[in-house]
Amino acid sequence: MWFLCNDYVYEPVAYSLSCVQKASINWATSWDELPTRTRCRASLNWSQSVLGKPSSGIGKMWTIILIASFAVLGTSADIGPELWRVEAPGHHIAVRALADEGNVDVWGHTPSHTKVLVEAEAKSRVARALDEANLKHSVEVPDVLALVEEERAHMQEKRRKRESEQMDWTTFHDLEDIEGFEEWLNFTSSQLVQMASVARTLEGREVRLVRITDPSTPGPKKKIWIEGGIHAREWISPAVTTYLMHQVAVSPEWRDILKVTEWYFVPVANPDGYAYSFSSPRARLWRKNRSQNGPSARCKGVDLNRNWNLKWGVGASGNPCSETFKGKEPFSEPETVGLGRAMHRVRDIDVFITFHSFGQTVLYPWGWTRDPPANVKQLSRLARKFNEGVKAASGGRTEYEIGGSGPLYGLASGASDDWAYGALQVPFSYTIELPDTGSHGFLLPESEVSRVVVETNSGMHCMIGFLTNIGPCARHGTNRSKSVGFRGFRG
Ligand code: 0X9
Ligand code: ZN
Repeated sequence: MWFLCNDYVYEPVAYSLSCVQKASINWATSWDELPTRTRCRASLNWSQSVLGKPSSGIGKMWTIILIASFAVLGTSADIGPELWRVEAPGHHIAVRALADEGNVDVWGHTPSHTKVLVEAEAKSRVARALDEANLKHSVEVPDVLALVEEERAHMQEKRRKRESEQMDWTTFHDLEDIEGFEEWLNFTSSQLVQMASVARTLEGREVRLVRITDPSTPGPKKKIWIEGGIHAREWISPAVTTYLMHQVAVSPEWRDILKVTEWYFVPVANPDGYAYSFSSPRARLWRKNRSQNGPSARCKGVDLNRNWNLKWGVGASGNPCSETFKGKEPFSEPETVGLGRAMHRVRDIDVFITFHSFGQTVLYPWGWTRDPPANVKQLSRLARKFNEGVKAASGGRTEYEIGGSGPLYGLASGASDDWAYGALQVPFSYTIELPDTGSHGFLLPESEVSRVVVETNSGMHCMIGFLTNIGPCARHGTNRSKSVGFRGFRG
């Protein structure tokens, strides 16, 4: 019997580095030939960078603008989006048409109803279309922007109280924090951790890959690829990915498994979208990347999880204004090209997991058809191990539903899980839709972050322990996550 404990004491560390040596990325046929990023950065005057941080200023400015505009216009409910409940499944032709036209953003659905976000200016149009289709609908959350504002206020409060350059899992972190943390981990665990940049986005950001392996133990090893943050607004996904990455690198609980595994983490697969979702309350629910599809600002972006080249186009939209716009061709986006190429080069990946939210489901292929994949039994068995680990850590309170993407979520092609499974022949490929089951949806309260990361880590431990025959799934501790300092590493 062993326990997954998270009660290690991490001393916040501050480093001051004096050189910058950014290797240009030159793709090679194996990881060993990849130029890894050696990161040396001049030390920062952190208090200055916090005080002068543009986003906090912008945050304040936004609050003022919002308060001022509410005073003039009434509540944010008058000008902001509403969450509606429509009494029809997500694949109903009228719901699908509204989503494809970009009139609604589907948040989730069950066999009986669909929850959709409706922008203020689309309300009457959507109501008319639903009435014409004889579909009952009601307003579930009248003021979604108020929830966003609440979250923002909470984050700002946390930020004020937090030690400078500190990573924790009790709040959501912006891209700069995440990148600073990656660099700190790379620096402090340099024996195990390497970094590379696999793509440069339209806005000039890197899509980063963090590899963790123990070079002192011989191969062959199971290769595990973890993708986070492909959908911008699903903030719990990078939180889970960074937590898992940290645990794999430093926790004694993972040590035996690490001897026989090789990990590839992409904490933020969509950095432009993620950064944008932190930029204003209005942008909080952004899903896609920030591709410029045409003149309209509202119709920017490609859904990176519809852009991979496997049965591209099925159950995805050709309309740039839709939340599920598939792009003008498969692999039209630098993020998907870079990630796909890196996965190709790493070769023989055994497990691919992409973390999303929300739904509390473990989905296996296919998304483009409802037919089951060839090794459905094995896929389902390994998914049950994940669930076992989650249940153990949560004392049975959290459970995941397991099934095929197509049957559970409706047909959607061009997703990374299908591509990994179908094009790369990764035998165990999953989308894990993290909590919750819909009460907060994408706006998961920060108070839940710690619980979710610990439970997910336990699920992963159980799953990979089973795959590698290392550890039985046992009772896991339910301790809260701890924070780490990464002074000097934030850009
Ligand atoms: O629709 C998606 O991309 C994922 N759901 S989400 O609400 N996070 O957007 C599910 C993807 C499941 N996989 C496939 N359809 N292949
Ligand atoms: Zn998603």
